Amino acid sequence: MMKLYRDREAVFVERDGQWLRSESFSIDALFTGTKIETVLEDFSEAPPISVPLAPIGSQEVWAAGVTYFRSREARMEESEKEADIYDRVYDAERPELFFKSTPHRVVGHGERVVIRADSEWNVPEAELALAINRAGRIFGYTIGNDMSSRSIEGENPLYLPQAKIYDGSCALGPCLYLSEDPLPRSTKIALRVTRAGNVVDQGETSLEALKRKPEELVSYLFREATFPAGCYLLTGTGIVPDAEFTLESGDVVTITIEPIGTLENPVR
Ligand code: DO4
Ligand code: MG
Repeated sequence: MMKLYRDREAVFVERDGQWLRSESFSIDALFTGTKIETVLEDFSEAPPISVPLAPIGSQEVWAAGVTYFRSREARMEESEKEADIYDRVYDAERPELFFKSTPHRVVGHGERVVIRADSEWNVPEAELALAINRAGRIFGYTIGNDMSSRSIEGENPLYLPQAKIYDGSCALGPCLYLSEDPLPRSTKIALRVTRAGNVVDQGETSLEALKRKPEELVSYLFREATFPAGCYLLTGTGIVPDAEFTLESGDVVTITIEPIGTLENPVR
């Protein structure tokens, strides 16, 4: 089991409780096909990382939508006029895939995720993120928060990019969990939102409720599109807060997916 972290100076590897560090290795190398085992001899022993940044280099971040029944329900609820498009995409052969973020809009563990100033209904979306190399192979996983404006998306589905893509709208981390094996379908995804120390929303789902196979999402993403530096793909949310809930500045969003870890972000 290996977890990869990054800070401003170096890449860190946590392997069976032991920490290693390299200033010359880059996350991009993994996404372009380098196997971590072949470069570990260039790493030296180190203390654990203290402030990890998002485990991203030059990757685009994409996302899948309406891949859980709960997301289909929520989308139909928020978009009264166009409710049937969500129903149709849930059942369609082709999944909904959308562009989510460039690296500079991504924040890491502990950094602030953002609510748009022009949006009144906002939620976090707790999602498993696939790390995909340039050849289209899934080689690892991280935790994603697909911050979303439900009011903007609900007003008109053509506003999706504005509901989804803005500075601080995507959190990834705390690490890149390296695994050639798929995560078990029993893997749980848990979301908690706290306000002034009190839990104001929480939910849980598991990969059992994910309607589409990760490989199926990746194969659609790589149709007619190349990713020279690989990419991340968020696999959709299965946890949607009740309609009365909206995030507020000062809230803290905590997402846990074991064995990856916990991604926690204050909201601004
Ligand atoms: O259709 C809009 C996006 C839905 C989404 O982000 C999700 O299901 O996770
Ligand atoms: Mg989402």
